[in-house]
Amino acid sequence: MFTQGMWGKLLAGMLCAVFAVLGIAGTATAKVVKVDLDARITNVEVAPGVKMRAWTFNGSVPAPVVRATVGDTVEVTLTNSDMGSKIKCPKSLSKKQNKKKSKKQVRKYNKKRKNCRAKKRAHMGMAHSVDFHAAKIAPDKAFRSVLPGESITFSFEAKKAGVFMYHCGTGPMLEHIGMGMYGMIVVDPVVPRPAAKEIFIVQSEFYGKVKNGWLKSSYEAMQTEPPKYVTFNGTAMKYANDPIEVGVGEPVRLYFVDAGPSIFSSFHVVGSWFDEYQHDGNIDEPLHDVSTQVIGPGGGGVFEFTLPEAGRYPFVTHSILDMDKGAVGFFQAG
Ligand SMILES: [Cu+2]
Repeated sequence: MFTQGMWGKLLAGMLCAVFAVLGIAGTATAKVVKVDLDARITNVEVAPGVKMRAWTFNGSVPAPVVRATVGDTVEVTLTNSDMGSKIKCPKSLSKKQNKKKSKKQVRKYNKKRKNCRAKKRAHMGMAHSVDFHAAKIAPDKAFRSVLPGESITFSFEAKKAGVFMYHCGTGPMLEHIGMGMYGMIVVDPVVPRPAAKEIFIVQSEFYGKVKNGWLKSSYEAMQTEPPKYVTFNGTAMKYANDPIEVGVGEPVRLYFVDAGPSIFSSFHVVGSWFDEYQHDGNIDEPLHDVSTQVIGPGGGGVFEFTLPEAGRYPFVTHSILDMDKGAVGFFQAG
C-alpha cells in the first residue's frame, strides 16, 4: 500500500526514482516532474506464497505512483532493460555427429534442443512502451515502442486534475498489461485538496495456472481463461492479511485505478458509503453518497469517505467472484 506518510520513503527507495526539479513553465509554482521508468523482468508475489515472473516498470507490480500538479510538465524517460535471458541452446547436429549417435540419441538430443529454443524464445527481450492516460499527445510518437537497450523521452503538460492509469501499450497489449506493466499517476489540482489520509489502490488481475509456487502466466490464458487472481496492488488478499489502519472519523481519500487488463471493478467499502466519488478524479462534477462504484479497465476515480466507529471494514470489488479471487482487504478503524 502507498500511504501519504510512505510517499517520501517510496520515492527515495526506488532504484529508478520519480523526482521533481523546479522549472518555469505554467503557473508560478509549476515544475518539471521527471519520471524514469525502466522496463524489466522481475519476480513478484501475486498471492501469498505464489510468485510470477512479471514484466514490470521499475521492478514492481503495480509500478510506482507518479505525482504531479496541474501546470507541471511531466518528462517521462522509458528505458527498455528487458534484454531477456541469456540461455544457450545446443547447436544442431552435423551429419558426422548424426552418424555417431543412435536414432534414439538423436531424437533425445533434438527434443532437448527444441525445448531449449522454445524457452529461449519465451524469455527473449522485447519491445516496450508507456502510455499515460493523463497526457494529451500524439501517441504514435510519444508512446512508441522501444527495443531492448534503447530509451525514449517525451513530455506532456499535466492539464487535468485526477487519477489516471499508465501502462505499456506495445502489442499484444493484453499480454503486456496482463504480465504487469502498469501504474497510477495522480495529478493534484493547483488549489490542493483538503487534508486527508491518502491511500493508493490499483486493481488488476493475473492469469494462468500455479505450479510449484509459481504462476505460469501466458497470453493464451489471458485470452481464454478467467483470471486466477484479482488483486489490490498486485497481491491477492494483500490487505486482508495486512489491514490498512484508519482513524475513526478521519477523512480518507482513496485514489483508485483499474488496470485490468480486462476485468471491471465494482468498488465498495462494507459498512460505509462514499461521501464523494470523483470519476477519473475530476473535481468539478463529483457524485455524492455512492455505495458502490463501477470502474472499468483503464479508468480510475477518487473516493472520499470516513469510517464512523471503531471496527474492521472490508473493501472489495463487489463483483463477488473476483473478490473471492483476492480483491478484498480491510480497513482497521480505531
Ligand atoms: Cu511492454
